[in-house]
Amino acid sequence: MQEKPNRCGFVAIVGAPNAGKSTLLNRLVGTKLAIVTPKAQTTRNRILGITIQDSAQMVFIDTPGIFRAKEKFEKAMVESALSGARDADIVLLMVDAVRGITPQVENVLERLGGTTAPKFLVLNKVDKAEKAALLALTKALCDRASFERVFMISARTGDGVDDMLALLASSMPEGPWLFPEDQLTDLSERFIAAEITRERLFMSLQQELPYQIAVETESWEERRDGSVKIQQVIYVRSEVHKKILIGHRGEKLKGIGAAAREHMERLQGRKVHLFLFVKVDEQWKDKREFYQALGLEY
Ligand SMILES: Nc1nc2c(ncn2[C@@H]2O[C@H](COP(=O)(O)OP(=O)(O)OP(=O)(O)O)[C@@H](O)[C@H]2O)c(=O)[nH]1
Ligand SMILES: [Mg+2]
Repeated sequence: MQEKPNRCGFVAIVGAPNAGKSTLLNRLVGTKLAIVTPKAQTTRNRILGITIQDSAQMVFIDTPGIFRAKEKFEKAMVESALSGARDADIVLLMVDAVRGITPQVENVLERLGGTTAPKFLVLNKVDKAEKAALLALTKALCDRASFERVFMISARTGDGVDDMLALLASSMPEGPWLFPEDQLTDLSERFIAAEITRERLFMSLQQELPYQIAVETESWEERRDGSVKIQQVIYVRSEVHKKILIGHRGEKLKGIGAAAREHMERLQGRKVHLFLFVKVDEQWKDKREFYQALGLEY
């Protein structure tokens, strides 16, 4: 007879922007749920990824980076990360070991001060970090906050991730599994498709522009030949931004659309017809519906 599954818990992945949180989530789940870019503040909401190890079901919550936000929308992003940490059974605090203790990391430690869940320190990017500096970094961080465990990993190469996962599994509270065995996330296909387009936009646009853009999947039509027709709206905040995004003779947007479509086809294993529309909405960052779509507090 099969042993009864008996552990289940929530693990929040928090840290400064760009620490590698989403890269880790994708590796833990074994598929790409969260978008990843070299730019800070890529993730805007909580991304749930579920994985099973031995008798434990672990529900990982990838969160937006914690930083000193000024605008309402960015503040809501940071708040969703902090509340993710508050709701978790274990908090993984991820630090980019190449950058070390930056003012942003200091800020993260300060903001997480009131968290009651046990904290595990995760030094990431050890593939690029100076090995000799890791111990000193660990010590400096442990002087500033109390951590039950320290892991040194590379979310990119997977180095150290299995050991961490095994330990997390044995640290989960006892209890029944909360999700069906084959469920990987609670995200909708529509949302994931919108994020794929946003990832392309983040990669293709410079400076402030990626932060002024939102993507919404407007329609999703399954076709009889097995393909799918997806229409998305890209919201920008000014006509100037719209012009930059569309590019000379529409070339820029066309390139973005082609890359996003290919990515969706790989993910879904079928033909995708992707149609992108650009709308100017100066105020989208102040509109309730954009917060609701991301589960952010308005
Ligand atoms: N060398 C190296 N790069 C990594 C590693 N993990 C992540 N990165 C890179 O770091 C950058 C940021 O990764 P993300 O996973 O988007 O970081 P994040 O913490 O989710 O960032 P935000 O969502 O903006 O808060 C990307 O360019 C990743 O490829 C790692 O282990 N080693
Ligand atoms: Mg992220």
